Amino acid sequence: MNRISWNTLDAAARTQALARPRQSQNEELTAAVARLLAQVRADGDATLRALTRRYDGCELATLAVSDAEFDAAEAQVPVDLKQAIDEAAGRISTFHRKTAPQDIALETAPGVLCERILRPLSRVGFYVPAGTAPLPSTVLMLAVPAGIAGCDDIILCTPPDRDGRCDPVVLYAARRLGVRRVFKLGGAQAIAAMAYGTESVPRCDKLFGPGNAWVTEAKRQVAADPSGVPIDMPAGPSEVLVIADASADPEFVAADLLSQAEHGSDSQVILVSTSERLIEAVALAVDAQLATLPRANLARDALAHSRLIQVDDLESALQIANQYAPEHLILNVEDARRWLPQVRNAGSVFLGPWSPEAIGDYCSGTNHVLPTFGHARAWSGVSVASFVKLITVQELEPRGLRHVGPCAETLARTERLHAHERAVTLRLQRLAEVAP
Ligand code: HSO
Ligand code: ZN
Repeated sequence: MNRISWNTLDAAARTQALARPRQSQNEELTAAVARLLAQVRADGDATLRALTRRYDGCELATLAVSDAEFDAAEAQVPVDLKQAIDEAAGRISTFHRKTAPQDIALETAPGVLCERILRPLSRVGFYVPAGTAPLPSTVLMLAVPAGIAGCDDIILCTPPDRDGRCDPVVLYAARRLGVRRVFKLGGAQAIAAMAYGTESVPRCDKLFGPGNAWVTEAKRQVAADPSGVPIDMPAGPSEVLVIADASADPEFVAADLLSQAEHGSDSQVILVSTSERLIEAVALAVDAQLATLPRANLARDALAHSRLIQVDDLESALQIANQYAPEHLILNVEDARRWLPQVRNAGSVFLGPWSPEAIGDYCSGTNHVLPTFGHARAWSGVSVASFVKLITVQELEPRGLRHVGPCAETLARTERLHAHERAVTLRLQRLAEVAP
């Protein structure tokens, strides 16, 4: 890991120190994904089958997972894992219910009723990766808030293995949470299918979920296409920034850094600390723990571009965090809550020594689909709000129109929008005739 002493850097070097590795604007990938999207739009299922043959190495009779396959998956999942899924779903549900946006109605003037009503998205599409690390927890993080929002039409795509089977835990979690339409599709073709629709896969109104470079690029392209569909948020590699002081246990800090690093070789891992001794101890602990990880190679690649930054005080550490805008921010410092008011940009915050990111990833109740790549400056993680439209309503009584009409007339005259003015004036005149 690269050691940096913040004090010695000038402004340019500081910006450089917090720069994320450029997401290679790989023109080949962009073009290949564009071709693939066009192919799926033109030839639907036939293209999906051909691409699945090529990329997943299996021949599919039907793209949809059958009831018998759901049953077989369920039989394979051990009881303790089923219980853990239920337990996690329970807390995720509690938190997401409580934080869901609500219908609101209020009078802004006597006789002027304004409302906000919620309507669920009609059909949503989820992508759940498989490959080296299938993520059944992502099924929970998407299906629970969607269910609370009232989305009852959910499509889920997840890649099949060479035998044409999907990860059994992903299938179990999906059906447990009411997702019955699962398709054996991976990569950019899954995104194409859900964005444009094919004979088997229905077109969705919004797409959610993490994925590899192909999936991310496909989501970007369908979101940019006027006839495509919106997506949950722009994506980049997963990341954590840990702020730790001398009170932190280096073993804990190392484990937190590694739990992000093991996600993939492009993961971002940053430690900012006021204590040189802690930084040294963490570096040693990372090496020791790394040796025992099954995914050590991925983690080692991630650590190669990660940073250990020494600062003079915690104020500077928080400034760095706000500038970097991490997906996950861990404050492993004494009296961590004291620093929360200074947090401006972060996807999710973990306060104190007993709050590892891994708990938020699985089962504290918060969502783990969070803005990466600095998007935490303007975006938020997935929540019930991601699955609803907020529709506003207004209803005026005659006394309400009398009250607020003149305000609109004045503004309409200023904008020289005479039809606007007339729409109000006509009614005020009518009211004056009825009840002068
Ligand atoms: N840390 C990941 C989420 C995850 N971790 C899923 C384990 N499983 C991105 O926020
Ligand atoms: Zn994780």
